[in-house]
Amino acid sequence: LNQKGCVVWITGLSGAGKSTLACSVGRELHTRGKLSYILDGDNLRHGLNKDLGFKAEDRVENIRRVGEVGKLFADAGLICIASLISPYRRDRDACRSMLTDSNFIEARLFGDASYVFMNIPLEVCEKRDAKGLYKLARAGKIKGFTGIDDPYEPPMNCEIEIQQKDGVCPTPSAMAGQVVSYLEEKGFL
Ligand code: GGZ
Repeated sequence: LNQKGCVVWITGLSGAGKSTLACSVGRELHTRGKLSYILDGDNLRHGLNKDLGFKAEDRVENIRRVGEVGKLFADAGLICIASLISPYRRDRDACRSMLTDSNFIEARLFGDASYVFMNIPLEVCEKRDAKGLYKLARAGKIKGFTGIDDPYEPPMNCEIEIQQKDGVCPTPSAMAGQVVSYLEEKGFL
């Protein structure tokens, strides 16, 4: 396997399109014959992280575990795509140093310095409300929902920022293109 591993960490609000982007990047990498693996917060909460809820300490542990697993995948030479709300800056930074401080220098998160920040406004995510969670959160039926009554701390200087242009969100393949170009530029593809 001639592939340098890394972790692409996608952060943003619920409904921003993190999982959609992750799938789109995964498909593009597959067509290029590159091994990748998606670690999706929502999916992992059914298995590896099923013991965790959404209290601050649980989110911290959720992100720590995914960071550790991402590191293993990257060490194995895969491009690992992690898509989690990961609302707290400190936890994202901890994941980054987990990788950069390791011996596996190739296995680097794109920092904070190095996140893909899905910068989609709360209003847009809330309007989509694909799972009706925002509605429940507004009604007080879900407590501690990110963006409503739990904080989201945006990255200070992420490598990749996905945002709306003239009020229009980019298509999944345009978003994936942004990530793939970055991977090419950094020698991962
Ligand atoms: C945020 C919540 C909550 C609360 C349930 N806050 O958009 P979704 O529905 O499909 O994905 C969200 C998912 C968030 O899991 P993560 O592991 O990415 O979160 S974190 O990184 O903060 O640990 C959302 C759903 O779970 N969900 N309750 N209170 N999102």
